[in-house]
Amino acid sequence: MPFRLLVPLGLLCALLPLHHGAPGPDGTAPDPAHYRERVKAMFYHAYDSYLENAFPYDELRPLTCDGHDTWGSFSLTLIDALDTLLILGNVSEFQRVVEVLQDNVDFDIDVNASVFETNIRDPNYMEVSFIRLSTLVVGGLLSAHLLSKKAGVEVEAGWPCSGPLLRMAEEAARKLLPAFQTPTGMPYGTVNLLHGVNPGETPVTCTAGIGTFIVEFATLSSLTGDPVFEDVARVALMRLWESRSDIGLVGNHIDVLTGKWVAQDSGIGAGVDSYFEYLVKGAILLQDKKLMAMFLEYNKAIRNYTRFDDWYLWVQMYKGTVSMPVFQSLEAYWPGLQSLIGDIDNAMRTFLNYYTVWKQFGGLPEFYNIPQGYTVEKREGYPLRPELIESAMYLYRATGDPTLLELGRDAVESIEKISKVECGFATIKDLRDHKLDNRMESFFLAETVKYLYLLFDPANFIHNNGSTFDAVITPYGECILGAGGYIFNTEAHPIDPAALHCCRRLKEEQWEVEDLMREFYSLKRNRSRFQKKTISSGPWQPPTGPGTFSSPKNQDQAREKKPAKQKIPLLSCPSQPFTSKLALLGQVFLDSS
Ligand code: DMJ
Repeated sequence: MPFRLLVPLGLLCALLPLHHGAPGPDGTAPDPAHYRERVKAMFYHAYDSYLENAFPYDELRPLTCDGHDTWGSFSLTLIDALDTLLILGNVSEFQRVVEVLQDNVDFDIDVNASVFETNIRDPNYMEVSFIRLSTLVVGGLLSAHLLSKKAGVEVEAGWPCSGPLLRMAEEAARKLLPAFQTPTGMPYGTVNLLHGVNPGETPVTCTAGIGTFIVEFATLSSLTGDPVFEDVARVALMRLWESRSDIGLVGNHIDVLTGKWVAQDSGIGAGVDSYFEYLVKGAILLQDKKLMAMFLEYNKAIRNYTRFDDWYLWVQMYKGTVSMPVFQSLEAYWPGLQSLIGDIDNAMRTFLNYYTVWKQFGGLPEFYNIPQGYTVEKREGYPLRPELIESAMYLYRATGDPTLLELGRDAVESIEKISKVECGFATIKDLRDHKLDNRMESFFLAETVKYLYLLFDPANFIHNNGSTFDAVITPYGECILGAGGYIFNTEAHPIDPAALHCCRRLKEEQWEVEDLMREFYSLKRNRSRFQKKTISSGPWQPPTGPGTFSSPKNQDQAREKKPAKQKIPLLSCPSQPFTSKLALLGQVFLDSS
């Protein structure tokens, strides 16, 4: 039955207090210049407070004006906010922060990325899986590395195929590799940065925790020349693809040791979301038709089984029967993703559905029961997530429809009104009474503010359509960078696809030269060995010096080593009672909840 008949949404909206954003100065469309300044002011209100009250902790606690570590201590908010600084035009602060990070961030710490105890215990926060170390820290560092020249940072010879931030990103990513050593190739959801996978670690990982690596890992492989990152990400993607049901859907959580689905609810939101996002973005970034074909197949099944009146519900992955008629705030990325594949009409219709929810509450509640037209118990909060604004940004680029600016205006007005406090912006604990929580998640500065600014700033360098570019002379040749087409990772860190091409090409050319030389020297060596009947001492080293490829030594080792399989014993796994209706990012909603 169409939800239009079930939900008198219009009536509901009339009865409930609607939030109306302030009109633009002319009374009609919001004025982009005005809102750009407002968004900038929001950013600095929160950023300055983080530096003053919370740094070097991971996150700001806006109600108590202090900081707390949510991960270990990576000064997470600083890494996450770095490229927003450049998008806002603040090159000097970008340069300063790059230095701070180089001097202060250490990944050799005994911390489980990212079983953040408080997150797990507190039902208002979902468990953050270790994909966020990849998308946030690795993605943030990669993006900052690629943008550093534009930000006036003095880059080393060899950039963008080498550089300190790239090395940091690589170091962090290597810490994640042990998690992929499973019989299926699908990673565990948690890894200890010092010791690898903990014995007794649960083998149950959410779908997004398996399928959200290709953007960062393929970028790393292309820039460093070490294929191991892209390889593990691709294997994990393939295993998920092979695990889809007969009707073409994936579930929410899977056992990475057995490949069995343990939470079989299928939808586009929490626990699954960025898997679909990365199929599309990976396809575009790598010009990979196979990834796009996978997404398009999923897209068909998602439309067939989960879409009702341009809403997306949760269904049982094998039968297609509706299990939860709920819209989650995290799902609001979907219209943006649809716009990336050119499906603007569907994207707009779904966006408008979601926008009605925003108008109803002045924010998006974590869960919204579609037939009832209201929030779901214990899921009434709005932690200042970016997803709906992200979709508005993409759709505005595609359509220029002023409705999208109106959402931007409503977001600025609403966030300032209900979430702004003296020391930053606080998570809305409950959209019904605007109670606040003492947390400002790092994605507020990394994503929410960034997408808002980009929505109102059509001339931003990020929106470059190829009309300008930077020609970069590297020791290995010329590269054209910054021509646009940036791919945002799931934490809104932009990646310049041209850099991947640049380094891949250069490295491939270099490898060919090295291979030829290797062959030449080994022929020579064999000949002399044959002639002199002596045994050569030590392995051949490629020559270094001007005119040759002076890559970091792991470059060459990586090609020689070719992912030396680490021997990690198969871990015993506690069985988890999944008598659940739905498991989201590790948090299980029981039938009774
Ligand atoms: C972000 O951390 C990432 O975008 C993630 O993939 C899901 N959404 C959160 C913010 O809401």
